[in-house]
Amino acid sequence: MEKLFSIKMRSSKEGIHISGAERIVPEHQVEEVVGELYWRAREHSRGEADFISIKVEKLKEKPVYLKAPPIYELKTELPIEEVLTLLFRRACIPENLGLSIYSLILRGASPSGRVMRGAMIVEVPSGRRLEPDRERGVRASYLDISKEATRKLKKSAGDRFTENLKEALTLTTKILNYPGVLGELCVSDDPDYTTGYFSIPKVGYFRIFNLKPKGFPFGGRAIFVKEKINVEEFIEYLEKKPIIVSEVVGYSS
Ligand code: PML
Ligand code: MG
Ligand code: MG
Ligand code: MG
Repeated sequence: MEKLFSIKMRSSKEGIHISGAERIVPEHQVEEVVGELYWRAREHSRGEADFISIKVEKLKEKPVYLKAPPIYELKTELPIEEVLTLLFRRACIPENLGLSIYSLILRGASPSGRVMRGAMIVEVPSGRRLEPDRERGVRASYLDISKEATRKLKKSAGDRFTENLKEALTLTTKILNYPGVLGELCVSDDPDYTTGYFSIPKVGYFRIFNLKPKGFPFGGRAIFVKEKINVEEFIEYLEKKPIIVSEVVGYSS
């Protein structure tokens, strides 16, 4: 089999993060994808980057191929807290804990009141925060979605497809696939991207429009886990284990 490479890009302007993306591709696509990520960094809507880092690295282990959860678009007149309450219950997360984490994300969850670059890890039911670095959080890495799965996702999501959806689905598929994870809540930190989600292993990715007000600069991710999860191993999995989403189930609206 052809060798696989991880390619990671991050860009910033005057020290402030603008964009980031990563891929896992066979050797013959490396050059092309490096170019794509370069242009993605250059043309980002948040502004022109003055720093772009692109890292190319041969994978040391074979990726795990995973199936994404089904996507359900939630259309409801209910207040957002009520929608979340129903989802938290489905995931066996006490609603008070879930809702307090949601409001923490909206306030800027790091100790200094900024957006965390990575996710917080929240133990259920204690609410204890397990991520070692509360300022940064934990970032899942070494992930991608296959061309075939992307094609299927685009086809089933139709005009509801966005690049953010694709990347979020890939990321949460990795997160949900670790034993002991109960769910993940994500509010975009992009001021104009108001769609977020709550995902539950073996149940689905519940896509929620207007999870925050338009123009709102805060956002973040919380991974809810069972007590007694081995945090070091979980973080090692999130940060290092390569995964590729090779199957998507579909999009229901
Ligand atoms: C979606 O379902 O449209 C993705 C929601 C999360 C986006 C997170 C981000 O890219 O900031
Ligand atoms: Mg998922
Ligand atoms: Mg972001
Ligand atoms: Mg984003």
